[in-house]
Amino acid sequence: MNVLLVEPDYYTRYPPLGLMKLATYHRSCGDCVQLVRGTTDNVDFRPDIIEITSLFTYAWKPVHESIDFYHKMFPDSQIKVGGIYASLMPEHINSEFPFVNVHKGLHEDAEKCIPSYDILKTVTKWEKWDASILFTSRGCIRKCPFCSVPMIEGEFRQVVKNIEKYIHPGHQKVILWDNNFLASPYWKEIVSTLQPLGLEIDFNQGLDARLMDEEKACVLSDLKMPALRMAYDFPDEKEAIVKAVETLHENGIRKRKIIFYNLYNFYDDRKLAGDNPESFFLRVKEVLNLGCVSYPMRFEPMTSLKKNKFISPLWTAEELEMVAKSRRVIGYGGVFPPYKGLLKKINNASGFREGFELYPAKKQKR
Ligand code: B12
Ligand code: SF4
Repeated sequence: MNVLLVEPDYYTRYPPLGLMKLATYHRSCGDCVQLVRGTTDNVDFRPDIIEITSLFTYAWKPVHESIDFYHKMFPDSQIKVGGIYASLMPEHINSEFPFVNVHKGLHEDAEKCIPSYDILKTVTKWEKWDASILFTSRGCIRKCPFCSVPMIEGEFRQVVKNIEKYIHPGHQKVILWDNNFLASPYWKEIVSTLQPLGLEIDFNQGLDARLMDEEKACVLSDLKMPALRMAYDFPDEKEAIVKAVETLHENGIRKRKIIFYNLYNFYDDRKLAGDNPESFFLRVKEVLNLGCVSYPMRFEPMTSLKKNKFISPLWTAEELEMVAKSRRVIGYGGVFPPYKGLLKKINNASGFREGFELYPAKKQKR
């Protein structure tokens, strides 16, 4: 069979991992595959199946454009759509395209396949890609109310233990997309495999501060990691956050290297509660005073069809705009580092408004 793999033309910094794994799976069945990005008539064969992936729900339009384009081009081919948006909003696809076969969740046969990096060579955006991406585990032990991982992937489970073969020869960097890497009983085995390779390691989805301890901090400190990300989303996590930072610091990880995602604009409809500007300001202040970097993370609903449209009842559009602007103006690269000037401003402020109001065109002291 001929299988056309389509990555819709949405913004992304990473190549389509799901399609790379599907390519390996199809090849193992004797099928021919080709990867394309967006809509193009540069297709080498008449496909029997067209497999389209999807990412953020708010990036649904390019997915629909791809379905429409390839259906018109190859009306007899079967079309399947999978990935995040397809899993979270299957009816949104089928209401416009009833003929589409929507795949929800993981593809169990493809999941364990080693991604076919070679298929990226035919796509200009990805031809120079040089990092290995993998999920060693799926699902999560937690159920944070703002997160769709438990819904898409379910219970925590290990999918890959022996990771060596998933690291492509020649790649200098390994990106782990595990949702909660430290929850894995194999965390130590995996880190011990990675360490002697000397490659740059990115725990891209952050590490769970509540699971950090002396042994983990010590083992992690041997890795080549330009940054270590964790999350500080709710005030009751404070004790675990402080402890995690101190433990990492005692094991030689610089505090400036630690980045905390700080969720804001979250509102839980079931509990009728959420964060507000003042509670967000306090978390940012605490992170900076710990000597770490704060990365404000605006809450996006699970079925959001337009990015940055949702406004929590506990926030105003103006307050959200203040955060966005201050990230650009008083922050650095979208984050708040613990620079002296910024720390002083935040510590002297009476609250959110004063903390995030903009300086009159003055340079930050670093
Ligand atoms: C990596 C990642 C990121 C990366 C970017 C990813 C990228 N590709 O560009 C970074 C770190 C930048 C990021 C940022 C954000 N992220 Co994010 N991220 C993820 C993560 C971990 C993986 C997403 C991914 O690329 N998957 C690639 C997929 C599709 O491959 P795969 O899963 O291996 O594919 C399998 C199946 O999906 C299926 N499949 C896939 N395609 C197809 C096609 C067919 C035909 C078939 C049959 C099967 C199939 O089979 C594959 C094998 O099993 C998910 C969580 C998760 N565990 O999935 C969150 C997730 C996508 N992120 C999420 C969110 C909310 C965000 C942010 C908006 C957070 C914020 N508030 O700032 C930002 C937005 C950034 C932006 N640019 O706008 C949400 C999305 C919810 C939604 N409504 O869309 C998720 C689901 C996590 C969550 N907490 O709920 N993210
Ligand atoms: S720990 Fe992370 S992946 Fe797990 S439920 Fe919470 S936000 Fe989602």
